[in-house]
Amino acid sequence: MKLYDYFRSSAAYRVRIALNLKSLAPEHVFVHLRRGAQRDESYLALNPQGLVPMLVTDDGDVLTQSLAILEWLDETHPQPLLLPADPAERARVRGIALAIACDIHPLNNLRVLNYLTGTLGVTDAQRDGWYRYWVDVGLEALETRLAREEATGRYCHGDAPTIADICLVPQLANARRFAIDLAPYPTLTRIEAACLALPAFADAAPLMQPDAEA
Ligand SMILES: N[C@@H](CCC(=O)N[C@@H](CS)C(=O)NCC(=O)O)C(=O)O
Repeated sequence: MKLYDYFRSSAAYRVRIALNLKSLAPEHVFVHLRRGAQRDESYLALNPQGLVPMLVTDDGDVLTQSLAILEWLDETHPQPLLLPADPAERARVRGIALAIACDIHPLNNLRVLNYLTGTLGVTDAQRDGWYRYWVDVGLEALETRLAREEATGRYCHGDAPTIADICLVPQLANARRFAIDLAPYPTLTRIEAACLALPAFADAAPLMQPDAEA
């Protein structure tokens, strides 16, 4: 397997965590997003979206979209499972993961932030305000539901990590990088700490990657 990866990509970070949890060690191909390598013709030929992560399987299938990759990994390498068996529980876990992956993350993606400053001409301070506003809107709602729902355990759902935690931890790492105050989110940071105590999460962190830069 080959994972097209970039240390700072929170979507790629999700896949790195899942691979570690499943004790899989693919070859890594680093796509330097800051230098625009995701828009090289050779990369676009494989993934016209020009985004990481991308996973090329041993059969040569080209998989894109981190959540699709996570579910493929769960179906092909079920130990340990990252989604519960019960349909209602699966829906809860997917609901938390999608609240992050669909409703928070896209608004703070590199290309969106670059469009704000490069095309719309907003200042860096306005761009950071945009980032903080949308991240806070998303995290507030997650904190509320995770704090009050009985299904929340050591992790987002019960006492084993799921795709919900796999989406949460990279999003909080990203928030820290933008100096978001996480004090209002004690349940989220408690779950983050529990996850980061696991080597699979800690080893997938951006600064632990071979392509990490200051
Ligand atoms: N929904 C996609 C998001 C992928 C994504 O946005 N990747 C970012 C890095 S986190 C990227 O490649 N950005 C390149 C760019 O903005 O030009 C997924 O979950 O895989």
